[in-house]
Amino acid sequence: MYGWNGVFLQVNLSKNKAVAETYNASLALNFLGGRGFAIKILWDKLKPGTDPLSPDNKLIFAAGPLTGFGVPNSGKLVVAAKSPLTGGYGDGNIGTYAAVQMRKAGFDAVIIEGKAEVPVVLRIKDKVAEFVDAKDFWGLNSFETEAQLHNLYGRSAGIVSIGPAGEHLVKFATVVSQEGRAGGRPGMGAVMGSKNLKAVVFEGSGDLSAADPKDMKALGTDGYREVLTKPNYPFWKRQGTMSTIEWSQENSALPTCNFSESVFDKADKLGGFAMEKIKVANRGCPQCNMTCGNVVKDSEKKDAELDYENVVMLGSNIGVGNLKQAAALNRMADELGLDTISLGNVIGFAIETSQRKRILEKYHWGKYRELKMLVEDIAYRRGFGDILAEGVQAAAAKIGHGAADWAMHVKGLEISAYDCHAAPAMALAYATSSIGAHHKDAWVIGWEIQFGRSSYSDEKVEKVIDFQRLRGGVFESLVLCRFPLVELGFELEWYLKFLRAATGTELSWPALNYIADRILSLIRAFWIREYGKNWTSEMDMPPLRWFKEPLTQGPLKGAKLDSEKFSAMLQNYYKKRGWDQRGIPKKATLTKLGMSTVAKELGKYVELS
Ligand code: PTT
Ligand code: SF4
Repeated sequence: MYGWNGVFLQVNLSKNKAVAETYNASLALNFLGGRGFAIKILWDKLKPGTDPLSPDNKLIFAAGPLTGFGVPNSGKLVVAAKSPLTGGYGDGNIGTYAAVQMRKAGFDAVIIEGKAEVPVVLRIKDKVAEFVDAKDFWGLNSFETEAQLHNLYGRSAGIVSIGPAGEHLVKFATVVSQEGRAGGRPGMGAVMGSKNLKAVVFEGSGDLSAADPKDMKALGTDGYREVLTKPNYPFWKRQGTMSTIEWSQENSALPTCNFSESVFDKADKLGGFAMEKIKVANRGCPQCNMTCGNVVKDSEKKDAELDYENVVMLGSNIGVGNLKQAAALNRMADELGLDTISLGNVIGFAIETSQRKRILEKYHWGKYRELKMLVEDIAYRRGFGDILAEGVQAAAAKIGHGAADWAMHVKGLEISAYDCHAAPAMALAYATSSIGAHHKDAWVIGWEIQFGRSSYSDEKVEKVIDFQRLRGGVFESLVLCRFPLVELGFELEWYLKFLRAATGTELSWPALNYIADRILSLIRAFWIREYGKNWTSEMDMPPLRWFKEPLTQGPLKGAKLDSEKFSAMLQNYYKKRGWDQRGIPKKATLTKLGMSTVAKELGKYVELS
């Protein structure tokens, strides 16, 4: 095989054992890599009903066929497992040298099961795996861990680690790398912690083999050059994703005070232009010349890396209108290994619950010192932090007294930073995303705002599906950053050329879309198998707040979603996907996607149409 290494590393931490396993070309051609590999492995090998925090869960690091080649934005890695936060499929996408080093060490994926008796660091150096005692690392934050491991193994080692949140099994703990890349929103860091695995170090010295190495090299050079010519490139380097704050404010989509409003009176203090005034550097993922991580000095005088989601969720959504303070909370999240989006949600929820006097604890919008302590309490599961560490859905269930009405999530995963009181298509994207309420599969709100917000049209459903195919299916499985395409208009044709040169295979967009549908339907089958008879289409409904409580401020005052129209839109979505009225893939759909064996297996858990 060209492009793909054709080898997975299977690691059992209970047995201190690591075995390389080859896989065949049909797996690569049917599932591509990254998310595609992860779901195929979980579907085939994870026993249904497995406790996500038990040794039996499988933590998967998976790359794609272009990872590690010198082509734009190919330095990312998917981290996946059954999620402890949602009970369904969970993954994240992290930019890290670990991706490049894993591929150069000869592996396309590393699959980790079992639980080490004492904390360990897994070191993978070319074909050899070593289990290193990590008692000196346990308790360190992710920055300290990575720095010490670099001292031991050198600057070029690729490292992913967890902080105290992962060790304490916080259900939205992430995996962290390079002081500011974080991935695995639905608790991938907790899965790592449950295995007593503090870090994975990758060191590779091999060469990746391309079908046409000369073409690969030339295409890479041309591709990077092309990125630099794009008109939006200079502004992107200045602000990265941060300019979205002004855009969301202008368009009434900026989550404010636990998604109760969609405009924030201090938005200009948090936005891209405010950030530029305190910016000290750009940072980014490997293999990328767009480096969009904005490094600023935070209110504690430390370096913190800012993106749109981070600043909104730990800014306007919790009433913090001071960018340096929002930055400091973000740095804490990175050090502790907490997902910023879920963190901003649970804090917003806690403040609102306190203000509504449903709990005795006192929390206030925008009170930095108080909220800083709460962040630590969550990471170390102290006091009320222990309840919030379970995620907003579980916290609301525990508190009762109607708290579920302001718990912002879908299927247990907290909502990303786009308010949907007036964005039905974006609400559908959250509702049907592969991992719960995350925006990566279908960031449709940009298009929706341009073409009309109020409708629940057929065109909107088609658009969500198109976005999900391209981003959630193809980009997550090739494991490529989508920003060159989305933000700069780097043309899709480039990717077909890269794939041809790397793998020797001619793939067309229709063929890739077909693979994407297979991957997304298998993910859906995984969720249904886990939930069995408890699965209902209610699980695909966005939070009640967007239907029940209209906006009271801003240009869209009075806006809210219409539940009847939304339900009809959801049914239309199911129909177009070939799923039944419950949102379960039909037998014929799975068969058409080459997965009749999946239909057979799924039929053991629910009746298929
Ligand atoms: C992603 C989610 C996002 S999406 C952001 S900001 W964004 C938050 N970042 C966090 C962070 O930082 N620290 C932290 N402790 N928690 C965080 N949680 C949030 O995680 C990220 C970029 C960004 S910045 C985005 S949109 C794009 N996302 C991509 C994607 O999902 N797929 C893909 N093929 N390409 C993408 N490119 C962009 O990557 P998750 P990163 Mg991230 C500090 O991890 O779980 O996928 O959730 O990985 O390397 O930091 O790059 O405005
Ligand atoms: Fe990473 Fe940003 Fe580059 Fe994408 S554009 S690869 S997120 S640095």
